[in-house]
Amino acid sequence: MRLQQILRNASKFRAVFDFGDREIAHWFPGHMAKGMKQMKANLKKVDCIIEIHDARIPFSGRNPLFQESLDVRPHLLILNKMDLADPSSKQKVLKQLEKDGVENVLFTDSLRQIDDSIKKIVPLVTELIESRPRFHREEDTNYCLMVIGVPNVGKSSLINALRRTNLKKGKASKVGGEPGITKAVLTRIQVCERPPVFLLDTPGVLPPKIESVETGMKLALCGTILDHLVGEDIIADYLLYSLNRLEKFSYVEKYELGEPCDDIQNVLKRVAVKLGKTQRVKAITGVGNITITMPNYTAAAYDFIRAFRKGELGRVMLD
Ligand SMILES: Nc1nc2c(ncn2[C@@H]2O[C@H](COP(=O)(O)OP(=O)(O)OP(=O)(O)O)[C@@H](O)[C@H]2O)c(=O)[nH]1
Ligand SMILES: [Mg+2]
Repeated sequence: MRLQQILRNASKFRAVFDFGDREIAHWFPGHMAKGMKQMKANLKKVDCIIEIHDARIPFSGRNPLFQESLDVRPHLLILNKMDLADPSSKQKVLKQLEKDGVENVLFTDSLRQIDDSIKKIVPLVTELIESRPRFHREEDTNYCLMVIGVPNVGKSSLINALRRTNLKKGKASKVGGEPGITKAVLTRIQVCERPPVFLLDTPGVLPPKIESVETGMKLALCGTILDHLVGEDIIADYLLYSLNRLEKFSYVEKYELGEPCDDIQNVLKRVAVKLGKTQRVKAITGVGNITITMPNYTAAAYDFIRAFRKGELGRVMLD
């Protein structure tokens, strides 16, 4: 697309997203407090914490409770789903995290058969653990790590990737496309033989309070909150707003829109037509009842969001 056209379009886009008077308290289910309690109870068996977050939102939505309650061990931050994140932002992210005091950071793609960053995890963790006293665990020759993070960021997938990489073994932890797949702190899963490294998988835990509606919306877009709690329609609209803001216009070609557009109804109409997501509805008119074909906006919104989560609308940095 020509630069001039992009600039012309840019002036048509919303500068800010209107969240209305959305109440986000009900987006966060109650069972998360239980997960946090289980994690704390298991802490004394743990030598190192691996916190996983989504690489598309390296600063938004990391649970501050993790720092407060679980910050007593060496800590490694893994920014996963790097295959969906904009690679050009990596250095900037690292610099900012360093300023915030986060030193040990790796970017991973847990679904890749072989990922060089995943190969680095065991050596890095071993080094971190050995560089400090292990207190009451001094006599234990096994290393035990706890994997924590908000829902659906790939905690279980990372555990499976570590097993694949270090043990050449198959899946041990259940993975799913929705938040809330892992329900409880599991038993120890071995991920490496030499040194013997074990991991505890944990259920995703969202912060009890989200700093802003926008943070909540980013978390929703990345699939960490159940879609229906937030509403597919508003997630789709926030997605469109974000793609335009970041000038990621591949949706235009994918849905044959002709040019970028900031009106979600228009976009969803095109998505529905393109994918054949239409529904027949009865309409009462002056001359009697007729059946008309309408775009199925909810199905289209769902498809638009799913395409984004599969990486089909481009790699983004939402923060
Ligand atoms: N594109 C991409 N998808 C990933 C990656 N890692 C995990 N996923 C997908 O993200 C979804 C969630 O993965 P899980 O491993 O179940 O995430 P989790 O953090 O254990 O989720 P909960 O147990 O629900 O908290 C699944 O659909 C995975 O296939 C990654 O690096 N890249
Ligand atoms: Mg899980």
